[in-house]
Amino acid sequence: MGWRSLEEFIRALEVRGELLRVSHPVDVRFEAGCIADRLVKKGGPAVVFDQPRLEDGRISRFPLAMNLFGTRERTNLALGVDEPSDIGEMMVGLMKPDIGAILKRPWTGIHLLRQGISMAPKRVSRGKCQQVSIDDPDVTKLPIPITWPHDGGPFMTLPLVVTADPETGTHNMGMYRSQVFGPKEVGLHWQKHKHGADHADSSEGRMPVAICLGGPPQVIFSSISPLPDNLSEYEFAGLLSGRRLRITKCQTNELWVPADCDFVIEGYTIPGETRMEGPFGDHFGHYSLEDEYPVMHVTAITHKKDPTVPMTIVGVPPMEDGFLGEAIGDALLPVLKFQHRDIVDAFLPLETGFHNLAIVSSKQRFPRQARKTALGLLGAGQMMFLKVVVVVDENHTVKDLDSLLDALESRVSIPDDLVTLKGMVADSLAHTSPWENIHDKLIIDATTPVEGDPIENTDLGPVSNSLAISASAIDGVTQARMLRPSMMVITTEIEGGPKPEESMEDANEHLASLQRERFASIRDSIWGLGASKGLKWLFITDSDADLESEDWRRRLLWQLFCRFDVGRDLHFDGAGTRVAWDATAPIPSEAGPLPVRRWPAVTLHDPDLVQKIDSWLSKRL
Ligand SMILES: Cc1cc2nc3c(=O)[nH]c(=O)nc-3n(C[C@H](O)[C@H](O)[C@H](O)COP(=O)(O)O)c2cc1C
Ligand SMILES: [Mn+2]
Repeated sequence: MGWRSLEEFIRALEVRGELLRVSHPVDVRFEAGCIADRLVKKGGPAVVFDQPRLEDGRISRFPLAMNLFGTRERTNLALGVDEPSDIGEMMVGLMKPDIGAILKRPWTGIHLLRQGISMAPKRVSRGKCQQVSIDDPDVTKLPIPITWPHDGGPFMTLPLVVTADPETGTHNMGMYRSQVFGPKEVGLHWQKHKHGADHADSSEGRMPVAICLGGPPQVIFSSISPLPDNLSEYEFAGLLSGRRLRITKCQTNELWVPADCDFVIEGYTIPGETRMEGPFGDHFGHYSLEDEYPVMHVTAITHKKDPTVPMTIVGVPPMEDGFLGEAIGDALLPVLKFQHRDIVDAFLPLETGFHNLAIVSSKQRFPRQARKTALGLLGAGQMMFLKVVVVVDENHTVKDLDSLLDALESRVSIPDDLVTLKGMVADSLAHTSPWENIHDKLIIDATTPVEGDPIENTDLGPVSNSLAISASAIDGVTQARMLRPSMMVITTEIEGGPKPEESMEDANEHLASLQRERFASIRDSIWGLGASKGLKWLFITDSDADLESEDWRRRLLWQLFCRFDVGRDLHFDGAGTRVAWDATAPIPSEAGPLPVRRWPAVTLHDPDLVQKIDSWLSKRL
């Protein structure tokens, strides 16, 4: 059976020695988030700040917990499973009851029935989340971190945002970060494609909203899971816990919220009312661009007796949300496979922020089946956000980066196997996309052609080992490294390009075109080297990736996918047999070939703060 409350989970972490309790005051402004970030990067424990210090210097009455799910093991513990795939297997079990077998041996169906029953939420009259009701509610009194230096303010980063379909009343609970604008005003960052936005778009009058904080970990997990249609987050939370989710009615509106949450912030939105939200250091390791989002007006705040406020920090991976995301991937894969029979396995690496890359192994009974698999996947729920899908052979280990490089090396013919899809749906967070919510997608077919397929993998001839050395000598190249005989990555520092620590807001056509010329000249110099005739893949990125550093692979994966746009940044040589992949940060430009919107800074802490925290942590851990 699952956790009944957040408190119970935190206590279990403490018993296991996986909790750091900090009893001295810690600033919610930068300090708490930086500690959580350093902890997750070290694979360290969860942390509870008993005395979070608010921006005005007062100590909050409520403790702040961070990094609760910051390792794979803790995420599994939160979910109460050995492997997240157990969850998906259970869901598939419910989706395909073998009626014939159940009729023969009725008792085998009993556990299905029990699981089915556990899915319906249960209404209770007074939830624990309403034990205390705050007079004159003021959100600024909660310990809500400001995680990054350029953030537009404090953000609730693990909020469970509850809305109801104005017509059917069906409830939705999604995690959409919520910016604190003032004591009674909160920004709701539900992106266009999400259920909360759907409810708001179809609502004519004031729409009730509740933001829940804390609660049993299964409820938190449910709110971020991209569930199959017709399965609600409340039902899924029940399924995860093995018991019906208790829900209770809000005090100032008609919504029903999980009764065992730590806090409920109640309120409403007014149709058409928006306010500039952000910037916010986001999942992709960059600040997400400011934009207009709805405002929630707060009408009540209630909480349980001894509540804790859980929050997270997102930014350059690996971060806590990466572990949650990986668990979601593993948990929902069985369901995806059940719905898409030609998918064998799939993996979305956390380093690429999930939505920028999927590696998918596919059945291949007939020519080009793998491409059909990729297209099907791109139409499945939030998979619509994917930017690059690499399809690989059935026996390929999707989680192994070396196997991926092997497949790109030996099973891709550049002229035949790169399929681009123009003008598709993009994640609102995709800062690289030329237009908001729209980008091109890339399917790379790295499978072995089946019999009857006319594609032959052309061998372009051997690449000399000395290529990296000659490439390093080219003007503008900082480092060069061969990843495979036909695959090289170089780093460069192009003059005038965006610096990691600063965003570039305005288009500068002159500098942008100079930058494009500099890039082209480096690329062409490399392609001009005699030894590079067989160089199928040339990856070019900024020199803030150090190709000699210990974790260069993770860093490279992040840069190659989070600074690259399919439509703008793939360049083919004259013969079409070699490709250059531009993952350098571009200068904003409207003229294009394709536009570059504002280019956001990378999420970076103040180096002095990092040093201070590292030295303190080295004594505590
Ligand atoms: C820490 C964290 C923060 C998130 N913030 C947002 C956000 O601000 N806006 C958004 O649209 N989705 C955000 N998401 C993703 C959604 O929670 C996720 O897509 C969820 O499935 C949406 O639910 P829905 O399909 O019911 O809309 C976040 C996820 C996590 C783990
Ligand atoms: Mn939903």
